[in-house]
Amino acid sequence: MFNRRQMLKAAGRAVLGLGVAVGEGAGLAAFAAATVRLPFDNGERSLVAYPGKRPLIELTARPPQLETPFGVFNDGLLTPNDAFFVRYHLADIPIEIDPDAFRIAITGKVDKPLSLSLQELKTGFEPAEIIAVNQCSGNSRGLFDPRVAGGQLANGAMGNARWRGVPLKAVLDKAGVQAGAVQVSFDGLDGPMIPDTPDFIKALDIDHARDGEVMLAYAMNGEDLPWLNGFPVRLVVPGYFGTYWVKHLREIAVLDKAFDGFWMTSAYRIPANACACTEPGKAPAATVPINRFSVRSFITSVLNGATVRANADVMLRGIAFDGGYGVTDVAISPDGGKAWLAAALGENLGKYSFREWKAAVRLPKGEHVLMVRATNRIGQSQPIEPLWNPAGYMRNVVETTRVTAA
Ligand SMILES: Nc1nc2c(c(=O)[nH]1)N[C@H]1C(S)=C(S)[C@@H](COP(=O)(O)O)O[C@H]1N2
Ligand SMILES: [Mo]
Repeated sequence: MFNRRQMLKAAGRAVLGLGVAVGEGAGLAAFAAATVRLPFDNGERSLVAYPGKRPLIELTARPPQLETPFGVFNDGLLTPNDAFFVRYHLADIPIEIDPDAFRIAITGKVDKPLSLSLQELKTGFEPAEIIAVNQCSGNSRGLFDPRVAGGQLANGAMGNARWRGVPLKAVLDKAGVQAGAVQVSFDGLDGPMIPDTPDFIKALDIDHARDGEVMLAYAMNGEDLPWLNGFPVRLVVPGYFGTYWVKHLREIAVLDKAFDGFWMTSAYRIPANACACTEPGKAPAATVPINRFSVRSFITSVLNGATVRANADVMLRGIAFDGGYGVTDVAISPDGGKAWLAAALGENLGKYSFREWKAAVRLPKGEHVLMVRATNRIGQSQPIEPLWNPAGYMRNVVETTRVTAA
C-alpha cells in the first residue's frame, strides 16, 4: 500500500509516510487485516501493514515492533524486505530523512574524522555483499517457561537477507584508527522520548569492528533498506544478535576505552557461563554482553497441528543457522527424539545464511512428534530441554512439531 520509492519521487525528501503509524497508534486499527494467536498465553496479535511492509504481527505500535509470520520462512531462504521483522527500543524513530543531506560521522580516536554522504559511501569504497541472518536476542521469548519480562515474541524475530554495503574496516582505515583504540560505538537517528531514557548506542571491540565482515549496509535483497529496517544505512554484524545491527546509522565513534552506556553495561547481557543459562528464576552470578547466535533449526514445511499423509513419503523441509561457523548436520526425529535420521542440506549461501535442509519421513496413521536438531562445524548443537535465563535470550531448544498422519 505504501511504496517508499514513490514517496522519494513525489517529495524529494524521504518520509516514513503514515505519520499516523508513529504518532497515533490508535489510527492503525484501520489497517489491521486480521489477528493471529501465537502459541503462548496472551499471544493474541494483530496483523498490521506498516509502510513498506505486508501485514506483519504487531507486538507494539510505539515504536513499531513487528514479527514475521512463520509461514514466510517456507517461501524461500531470503526473507523478503516487506516481510522482514522490525525491532526498535525508543519511540522517537526518524520519520523524515533527506538522502542528499544524510551524513555518517566517524569520530573519536581517528587521524581524520569523516562525514560521509550516502553518495560517498556508495561510490568511494569497494562494495561488499554478504548473506546473513539477523535475529533478535529475544526471538522466541514468549515461549520461555517460566515466562520472563520483555517483548513476547514467537519465532518470527529473525530473517535472512543479502546485504550490500561497505566493510566497516574500509571506512575506519580511511579515517585512520589511532593507537590505543579499544572499541567502536554506533548510534542511530532514533532517540528517547524523554531525556532520562538512555539513547540506543551499541559497541563492538576494535578487532571485531575491523574484521572485514562487519558492514555498513545500504541495500537489502537488491533494494534500498526498508525504512523500518534502518534506511538509509545500518550496521550488519554477521553471526551476532540483532542488537548490534544499529539502524539509521549516524555516528561511529572510535573509543580508547570500553563503551559504558546502558545498552552495553546493563541490557543485552547473558549469564557468563557455557550455556548462557541459569536455573529458572535465578539471576546469574556474572554476565557478559550477548554475542554470537546459538545453533537453531526449524521445520517450515509443516506447522504444529498440521495433518500429513499417512504411510507415504512426506518430504519435510526447513532452515538451520548458527553464529557463523556453519551448519554441518541436521537430523530429524519422526518419533519425539528416539530415532534420528540425517537430513540433506541444500545450497550453501554462506556460513551466516539460513541453510535449507530436507528429509523424507513415513508416518503410520496417528499422532506424531517431529523434531529437528542442527549441529555446526565446531560441534555446537541444540539442547533437548530448553535453557533458561532471566532476559529470555538465545532460545534454541530442539523444536517440536506435532502432526497427525491420516
Ligand atoms: N537505531 C536502532 N537500531 C537498532 C535497534 C534500535 O532500537 N534502534 N534495535 C536493534 C535490535 S535489538 C534488533 S533485534 C535489530 C532488529 O533489526 P530490524 O528491525 O531491521 O529487524 O535492530 C537493532 N538496531
Ligand atoms: Mo533485539
